[in-house]
Amino acid sequence: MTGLFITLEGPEGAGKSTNREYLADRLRAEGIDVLLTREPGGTPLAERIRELLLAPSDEPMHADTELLLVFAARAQHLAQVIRPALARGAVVLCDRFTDATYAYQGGGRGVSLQRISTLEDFVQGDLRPDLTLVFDLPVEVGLARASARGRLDRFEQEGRTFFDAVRSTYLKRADAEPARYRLVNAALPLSDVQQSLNALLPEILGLYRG
Ligand code: Z5A
Repeated sequence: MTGLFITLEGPEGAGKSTNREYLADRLRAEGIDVLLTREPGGTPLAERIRELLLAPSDEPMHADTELLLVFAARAQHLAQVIRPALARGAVVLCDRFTDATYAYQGGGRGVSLQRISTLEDFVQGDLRPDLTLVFDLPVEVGLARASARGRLDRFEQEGRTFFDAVRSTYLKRADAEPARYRLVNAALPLSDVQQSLNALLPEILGLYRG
């Protein structure tokens, strides 16, 4: 049996974490085995790599170091958590995955897309998400939500140009492959965002049940 791999993407403060719980509850109510996870992270070792990636530091992290750490965490996460869950037939709901690498390391840091794509093939083989929900919202709205939480992580300390590039990379990727991406207007009040997710449920159930 093969499960369904759904990723949640978008800039900071878009509501991915809030809404992945909501979506998981809706799917579980249908009797489906749901695995909730996140990147970078998802295993004890990958969570340690996450700490390295997010902690502000006096030593600037080279863009290649960042890229390789992201994929190192992903290799571990795939082997320990994602592939076994898909193999047992679960729906995997993952808060960020390789689209975030294209958006943050590609768009934000300016790493070449070819280099990311080479690592994507190396680490993932032919595994790609079946469906990607992009929670989209104006950069200033997301940043205001993120800063309301207090201390900013290493990415959240970046400037406006970085976040504009992140958002526009997500939108370009969604536009280029409409079969895989669904855009969710994350600037709306939470109840409206959740209605958009309800509207996507029949499609998700259809994909899962084939
Ligand atoms: N990163 C990378 O560079 N390369 C990669 O390949 C990967 C990741 C995988 C950590 O990710 C960082 O790793 C990330 C990119 C980088 N950059 N940063 N920072 P993360 O997902 O853990 O970090 P995040 O995007 O900053 O998470 P977040 O700010 O927590 O965003 P969120 O999960 O989308 O939002 P949330 O926690 O659900 O909601 C944020 C707040 O807004 C919270 O107070 C909510 O109650 C509120 N909220 C949510 N929805 C609404 C609505 N609709 N209205 C009003 N308020 C709302």
